[in-house]
Amino acid sequence: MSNGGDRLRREDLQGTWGMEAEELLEGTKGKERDEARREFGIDAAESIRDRKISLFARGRRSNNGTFTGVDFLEDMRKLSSQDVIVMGAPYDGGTTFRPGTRFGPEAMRRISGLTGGYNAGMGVDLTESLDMVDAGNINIIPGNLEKSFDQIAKGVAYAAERGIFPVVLGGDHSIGYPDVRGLSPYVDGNIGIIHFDRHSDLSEYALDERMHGSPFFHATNIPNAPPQNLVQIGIGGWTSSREGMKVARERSATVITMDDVDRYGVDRIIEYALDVAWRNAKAVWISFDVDSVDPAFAPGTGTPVPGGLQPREVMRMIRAFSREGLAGMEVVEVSPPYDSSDITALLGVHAVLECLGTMVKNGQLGKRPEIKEPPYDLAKPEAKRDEPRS
Ligand SMILES: [Mn+2]
Repeated sequence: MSNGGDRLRREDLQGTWGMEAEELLEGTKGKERDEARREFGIDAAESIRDRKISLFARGRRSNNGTFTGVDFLEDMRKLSSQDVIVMGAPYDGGTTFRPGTRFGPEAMRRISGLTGGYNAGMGVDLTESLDMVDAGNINIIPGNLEKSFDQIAKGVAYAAERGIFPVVLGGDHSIGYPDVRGLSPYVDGNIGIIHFDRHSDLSEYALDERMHGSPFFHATNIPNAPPQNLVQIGIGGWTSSREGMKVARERSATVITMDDVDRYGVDRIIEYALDVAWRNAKAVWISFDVDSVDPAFAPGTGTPVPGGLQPREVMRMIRAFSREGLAGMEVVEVSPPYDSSDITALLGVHAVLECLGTMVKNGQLGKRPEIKEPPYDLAKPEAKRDEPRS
């Protein structure tokens, strides 16, 4: 545990631990991938000294179009032993006002080329630790919510049935319902839902249909996804739904407003949310609506609300929730037409990577070498209450 008050020592730094951890990470898979890409991309021009560079760009940063440049799973029948499957659900027919989230998966995949699999602070290399594939997009049916829901639910079920961690890139928040529906038959017990949002999304209908303000009304009608295990973080502001608050009250859901986060602090909120989501539950699903984050950081979304979470707060919460293990995750409401410099799409990508990296780090997913404990871990709620180092 790092020393909160006294003079810092080099060994108190996460950076020092990260340097040591890096040496223990494997490099085999990354090398294999580089070699395959060099082979397919053929030899570079003679003047190029680094012979690892191929002539034609392959893989990451080459516009191969997949999430972080992982392999595209051409044949879906070959989904069997992978750790993670990324799938797009480009549906925005559930949007009641400003659309555009149908381009969310594409935008997140494109900007994900900026990122690598390695995180210095986390001491994780996803390239080495995770067998992750990108399934491309689920075919949604424009103009038909219910058929699109059936497609999305079947896609998530296909992954869950095989025990593969699904990451669903939305799409508007209406997909939250079919995502949980697809997962539910494969969880032997109750599912808790941790829902980041400025909006409560608990109305039965909006404009007579199950739109993007309705997913958790319907999800919590699923027998093993009870509303008592639904915890909503970031609710409030001037697009609030009276209907949603009424449903939350009637069903005993948990509503954590932005002011609650301000008042009680991220660490206590983490502890409380975990307690609610996991109470008599066997699995937890994270639904990350990018509009939970302040529009200063996440402008690319249909229904922004000033005064939201900061990215660092969200990342710390996602890490803390992922430490305990998750059944899957969705990122919704990234609307590229309203985005600026791809920052909202990039935030969505990072939310996924924080989740996957933490699960790897804590042995919930994939494989990683044994590495000594870091000097502190902010994903542990107690981390900020530092005891002097012994
Ligand atoms: Mn929202």
